[in-house]
Parts: sequence; C-alpha cells; structure tokens
Amino acid sequence: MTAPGENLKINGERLWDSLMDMAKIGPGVAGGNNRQTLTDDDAEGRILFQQWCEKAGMTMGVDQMGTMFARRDGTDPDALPVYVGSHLDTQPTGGKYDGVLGVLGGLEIIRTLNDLDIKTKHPIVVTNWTNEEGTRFAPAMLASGVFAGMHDKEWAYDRVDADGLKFGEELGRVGWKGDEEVGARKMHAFFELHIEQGPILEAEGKDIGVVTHGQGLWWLQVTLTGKESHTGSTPMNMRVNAGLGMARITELVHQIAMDNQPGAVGAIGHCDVYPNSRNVIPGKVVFTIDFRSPDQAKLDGMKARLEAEAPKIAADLGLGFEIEDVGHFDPVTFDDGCVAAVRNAAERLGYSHMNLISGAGHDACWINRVAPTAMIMCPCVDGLSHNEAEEISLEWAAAGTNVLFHAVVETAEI
Ligand code: HGY
Ligand code: MN
Ligand code: MN
Ligand code: MN
Repeated sequence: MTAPGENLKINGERLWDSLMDMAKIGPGVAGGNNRQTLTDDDAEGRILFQQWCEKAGMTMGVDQMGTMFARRDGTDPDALPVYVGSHLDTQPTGGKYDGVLGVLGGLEIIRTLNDLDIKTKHPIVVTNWTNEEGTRFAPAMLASGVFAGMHDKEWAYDRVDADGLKFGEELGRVGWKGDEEVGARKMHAFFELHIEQGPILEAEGKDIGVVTHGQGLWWLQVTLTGKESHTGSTPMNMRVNAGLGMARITELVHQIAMDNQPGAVGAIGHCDVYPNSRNVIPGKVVFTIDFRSPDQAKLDGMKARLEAEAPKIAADLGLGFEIEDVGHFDPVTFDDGCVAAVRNAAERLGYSHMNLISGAGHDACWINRVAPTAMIMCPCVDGLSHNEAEEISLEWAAAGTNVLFHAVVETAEI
C-alpha cells in the first residue's frame, strides 16, 4: 500500500465552514446545540448532510435504523468499502463538535479526494449513526449497536422517550426509516474521528490521540418508592423519603468509583422526582447510574457492589427498590492494524500524538465487534464536552481530519 504524501492535506477552512453551517441547525441557548435524535432539527441536519454528500457525487443509503451511508465508489467494485463517520445528533445542551466533527471530517476527505481527482481502490462510505447520544432514547449508540448485532431492531423501535414516544414511530415520523437491512453492510475497516471530550490531550500538548482502547460502560436505572407527604407537617420519624434514598445512593455511586481508582468513573446524570413539588416529600424517584472503566473486572465489580449495597440503603429508609440494566458494553481494544494506520498518519504528518483510552462511548466501540476499527481524537478546550461551551480550534479539527484522511487513504489504497 502506498502511503499518501505528507503534503496531502484537507481544506481546514471548508471543514470549519461546514461545522459552523451544521451548528446553525438545532441551536442551543448558550452557543451550542440541541439537535436531539429524530427531532425535526435532526431531520433538518440530515437533509443538509445529504445535500452536501450528493453535491460531492456520493450516493446515499439509509438503513432501517435511519443510519445514513454516503458512498464514493472506488476503482474496484468488489473491494469492501472503508467506512468513516460518527453522529450528528447532540445532547440537549451539547456542543457543536461532538460527533459532528467525525461526520463532516469524513465528508471533507471526499471533497479533498474530488479536488485532487484521486480514486481509491476501495470505496469510501461516510456514515451518520442514528441516536449515538442515548439521551432522548436510551441506550447510547443505539443504531450502531443494532448494526453490530448487540440489540434487536424491534427492541430498539420500542425504546420510548420522556413523552412516551417510540423510537420506531419517531423514525417514521421524521421520514428517515430506510429500507436497508441493518448490519447487512460489510466493512473493510471503520475509522471514527472524535473530540476527546476530556482534558488529557490539551494538558499534554498533543494534537492527536491514537485511541487504542475504549472504556466499558454500565447504565443502571433505579426506582425508589416512598410516600408523598407534607414537607411541613410530617414528623421526621414518619417520613418515607425517596429523595433521601437517591441522595445516599448518589453518594454510594461516587464512593464506589473513588474506591476503584485509578481508571473508574461513576455518577448519576438523569433523575426524575415525583411529584417534584416544593412542599411534598418525594414519593418516587427514578434515576440512571453511569459507571465506566477500561478494566473489565473493575467495571463489573462496581456494578455488583452497587447491586449489593443500594437495596440496603433503600430498606433502611423503608423504600421500595427496583433496578434494571439500561445500557452496557465491555471495555474495547481497537484493531492493531487500524491503530497503526492512525499512528503512522500522525507521524508522517508530523503531529504530536499519544496513545489514549477513550473515556466516552462511541459508535466505533460497537463497530469494532464487526469490522477492524480505530479512532482518532483531537483535543477540546478544557476537556469540556456535553456542555454548550464545548470548543475546539480549526487547527485541531484540521489535524484530526488530516490524520483521518491519511489513515483512510492508506487503508483504501490509491
Ligand atoms: O455516553 C457517551 O459516552 C456518549 O457520549 N454517548
Ligand atoms: Mn459523540
Ligand atoms: Mn456525546
Ligand atoms: Mn459485559
């Protein structure tokens, strides 16, 4: 395989303009984005992406989970395509770059190959995975999980949002329920460019993260049932306070993560309090625990300890206790060959780089189960993400996309 010359570079300004144009769709209230999956804003962003892909001479396929596959043919019609991509859906208070950089960075590769009139042997497919965030419909990485055979499509269709709307129905409503069988596509390799969403690269002064592994994850949903009663007239010894139970289990989650340092994290992000009235003791709370670790034994041990100790907290307070698994994937080791292509690209281009374990989950974590996969990361300011103040520089975006470009072109062969 001939490696592309180090002067083969993408157009950073054009990439940045596209990032800013996409960011205009589903704006947040503080400079970021709220373009949640299968909303009208998500549909608008999909249409813009489709228009750009068609203008770049690509053909669009859509599968039954709404995932978009924009294909640029190669010289060998029998060669399996090299896939790149990420996700265009955002958190409700998301940034402009989480996921979007990986999709539009993929598009920029195609635009650059067109500019240079370069044909690769393997086709290249730029992908927008549906519902990576898992914030409207749990779990995260839903479509890539179905593609990798980890979730049943009908089960995914039955996921409901906070308003009781079903994923499958919303997919139809926004007009993105494709007819392609999910997972039928075979990949030569998959590369995902993503912002780090953590502080390491910026702190270490590195341009590129060569992602060798990804943390595993458990999402557990807990329901505590107490008794609604007056916050003023109910004596303290007569209260059955679900809110107090959640507070104590929140502390337990934090302590379990702290007891598994280094390399473990834990928090509660989502919680619903009922009736959520200022002068009513919560009669019921529903909340989601997020445990992660790159170490399989630690990850499973944290879950086991929570499942052993949380019911005791509930019992001490006279609360009903229910727990259910909402999302899970084991720690990930990415493909050596693809990781080497990323590292070679960073070295050839002269970018500072370091090995990295991804703290966040990504579609690549699932796709790694069905195709050789690797990720490239670029820094983000203060490591901040899942926050509207998420920020990167054009230089970081261009460096990450150049590494993606070289890794893909080397793998797709020119
Ligand atoms: O939760 C995650 O790690 C990803 O942002 N969906
Ligand atoms: Mn993401
Ligand atoms: Mn995210
Ligand atoms: Mn497991």
